[in-house]
Amino acid sequence: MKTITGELFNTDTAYADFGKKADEIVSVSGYVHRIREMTGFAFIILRTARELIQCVYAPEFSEYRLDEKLCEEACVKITGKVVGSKDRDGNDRYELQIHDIKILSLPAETLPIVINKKQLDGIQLNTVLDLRPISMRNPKERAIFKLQEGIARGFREFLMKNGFTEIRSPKINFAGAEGGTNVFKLDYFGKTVFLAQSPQLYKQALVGVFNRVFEIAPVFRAEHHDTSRHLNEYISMDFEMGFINGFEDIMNMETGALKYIMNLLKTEYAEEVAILHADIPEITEIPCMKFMDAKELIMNKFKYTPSDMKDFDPAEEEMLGKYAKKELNSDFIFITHYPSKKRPFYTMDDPENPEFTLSFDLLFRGLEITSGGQRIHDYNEQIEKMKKCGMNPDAFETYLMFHKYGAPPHGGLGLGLERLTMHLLGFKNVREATMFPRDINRVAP
Ligand code: AMO
Repeated sequence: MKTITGELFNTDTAYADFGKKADEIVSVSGYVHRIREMTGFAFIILRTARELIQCVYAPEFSEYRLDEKLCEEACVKITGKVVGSKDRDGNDRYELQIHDIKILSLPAETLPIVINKKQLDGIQLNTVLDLRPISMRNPKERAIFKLQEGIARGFREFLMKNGFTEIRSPKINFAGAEGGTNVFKLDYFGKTVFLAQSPQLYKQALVGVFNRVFEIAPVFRAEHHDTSRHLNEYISMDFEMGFINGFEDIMNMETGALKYIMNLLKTEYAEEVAILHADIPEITEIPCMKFMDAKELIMNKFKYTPSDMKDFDPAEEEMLGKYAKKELNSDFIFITHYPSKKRPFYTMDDPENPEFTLSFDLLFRGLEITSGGQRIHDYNEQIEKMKKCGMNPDAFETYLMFHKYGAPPHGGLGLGLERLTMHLLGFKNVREATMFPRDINRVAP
């Protein structure tokens, strides 16, 4: 009887191992990224999962006969000899001297855009997004999302090293967690339910189980406006931790996570950092400023008249970003003690001045990437706050079980993965940092 062993799936030799395989015959599969025919020989650039490998074809050492059948985006397995040489800077580089090419599949049509240049030149963002499954094959486009993998991986690794448990909360919910009008309603067998705006209600409940939890998952916001920083579905990197001494513990944990992430990108994603010319910030410490002090700074230093004294508009965030960079030499700044009126029902008010809260946002190069803070843990206090916010506590009975049956002082945050990626890479539009964006005009691909 045939059995399945679950052993090694990939018999290809990784380019990283070419150094150890010089003069040996190896096989590598991938896409034909580019064919450059020269007199008497040709370069075939093979695109593997993360690399471009130069393969040299010459009839005298190949069983395969190069003809017009082999085209760009053909899937092939190339067998050949690893040949070492030096690049212009004297670094070792390797190429494959092609002995044979096995064509695994051929595209049905030629690509509608040129993807085998260093970057997608002169193609509008909308077209790039319309053609995402193939535009992402461009090395620069794909590097964005490999780097994004590194961000989420760094977040996960750091938190797991610090005693956090990974959770998966439901996305079909009985209530919106963040209030406001941007909640998607859904018909659920005749009942109205909501798509999760955040894992807030569940991550708090799970503090009562695991003390420290995190989640990296999609959340949904029915944003009615087409802006460069809002998506209708984005990846929220959340954590929540119990037994805190104050909301500064949350900011400390985030600072640690960001340091870890940036270091991981520099070390294990160096290729993508180079392809993207990513400006990875150095973080030693992150300055903090109270909300009202930030407002004063905006009015006095930048001579700007805010339209809303309870929140910042994008221009104000940019001013704070500039100030942080120029005067405090930091790409990041925490703004703390937001007005109570603008923060959700679960936020703890500052006992010293209940008009403000024990909460914060983190701005990165002038853009809000995180909201967080300390939560209310006392059952009666939470009920009162809900009533003050015009909510019916009865509708939140299951959420309130956590408070009712004992909750520690706790807090947490939500960090927008696409927004962090966007400003790390200096993009003007969050969609550039989103694999398959959902916005008011787009649900495909
Ligand atoms: P908040 O609603 O501020 O807080 O969201 C947290 C972070 O998520 C990102 N974000 C978005 N990214 C893209 N498109 C959007 N429409 C969008 N909306 C928000 C931002 C933002 O800083 N439960 C709280 C977090 C907490 O306190 O734990 C929450 O969701 O980067």
